[in-house]
Amino acid sequence: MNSQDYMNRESEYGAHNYHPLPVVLEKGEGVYVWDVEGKKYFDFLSAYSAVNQGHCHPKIIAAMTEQAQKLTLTSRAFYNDVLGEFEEYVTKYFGYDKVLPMNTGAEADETALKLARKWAYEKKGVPENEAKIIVCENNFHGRTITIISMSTDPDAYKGFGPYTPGFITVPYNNIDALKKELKDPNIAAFLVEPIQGEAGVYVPDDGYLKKAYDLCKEKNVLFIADEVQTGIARTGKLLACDHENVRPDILILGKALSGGVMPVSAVLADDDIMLVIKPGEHGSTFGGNPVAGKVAIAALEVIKEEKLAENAERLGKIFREELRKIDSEMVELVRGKGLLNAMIIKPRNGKEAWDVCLKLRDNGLLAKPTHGHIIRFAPPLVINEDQIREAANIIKETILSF
Ligand code: IF1
Repeated sequence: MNSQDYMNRESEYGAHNYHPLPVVLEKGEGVYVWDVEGKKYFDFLSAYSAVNQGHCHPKIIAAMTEQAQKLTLTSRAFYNDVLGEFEEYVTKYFGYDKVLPMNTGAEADETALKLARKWAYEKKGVPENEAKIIVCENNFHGRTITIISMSTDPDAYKGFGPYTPGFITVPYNNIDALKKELKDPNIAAFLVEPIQGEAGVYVPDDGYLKKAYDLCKEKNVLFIADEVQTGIARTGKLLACDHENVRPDILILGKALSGGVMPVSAVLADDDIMLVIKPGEHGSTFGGNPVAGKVAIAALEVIKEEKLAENAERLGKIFREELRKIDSEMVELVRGKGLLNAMIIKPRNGKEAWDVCLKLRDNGLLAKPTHGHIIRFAPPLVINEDQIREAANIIKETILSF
């Protein structure tokens, strides 16, 4: 079978809920992936920042395979010897009292929404069923019906109504708009991505997160950071909130929490928030399973042992500097933080971001546009300086070839 055969088979038997770049991958190692024809590529998407530690990191794979031969799943009906170890490790790692383990980012976001609402009723005194949560325009927090009920992107919500009530949207990076909505006494929380990934790596002004956090504290409103994509060293700090020394009341993690080997997500908070959920009020079959626990511990150890946040900070600066040197009117803007970056493409002779990504693929680098004209560049954080310079050169040569 060749690549086309694989693509045809997926089209025949798989839902058409994606439009992937036409490349069929079969092997990943570190910053590289190989397609079924044996061609090698730089992976500059990292599965949307889930593979921060590099593809198939030996330490994470070893943790997974060792536990998988012992005990994979007990459900939470019983205790097991791994969950507590993971809970202690991850709460101390991020500095919170408690963790509620889930699987996907969306489940973690949903968990955070439930915690915020229940906390509002039990601790803030908001009347039952009156809690409201403020979110930002152009947010992305997942694909469930409640989460798309918060979305301002018709592609995410159209045709899936009726929608969950109780959400207010404000423009991102706009303190005045947030301040105005916070006057409402029934606001439970403000849910925000420290950098908006899907919106096109939209980095807010310095100080935005801190000002938003302070306003929330003034009004006894929970500040919830969705660090599913920006967390785990991606932006040059362990958490994107760390750039402003903001400690979210509720922290949402996913993706690279497992190094991309399996779905692991988590919600962290202190006791006064986390303990509003009582036994039997929330859960998940696979949430906190022993394999996930061992994988997450290994994935987080790698981040520290290999100094991946520092690496992302240093190489991100070099990467943006190199991309900004590209002398082409197709390059409208380069923006980002750490190794979460994006290039805004100005269409030229009918060629746009998608065409650039096809050419990048031919030249050995995989990336994908988001919202038509923005190309996100997010390599695994284990990339080294030679590789980042080689990749920047591939991008430069590709752009200049149009
Ligand atoms: C897709 C991008 C989209 C996320 C943030 C929660 C979740 C995500 C900040 C949900 C997931 C993924 C989903 C995937 C593509 C990718 C993505 F932003 F990363 F590019 F879609 F917007 N919070 N983002 O970014 O986590 O349930 O997926 O584990 O749906 O196409 P999940």
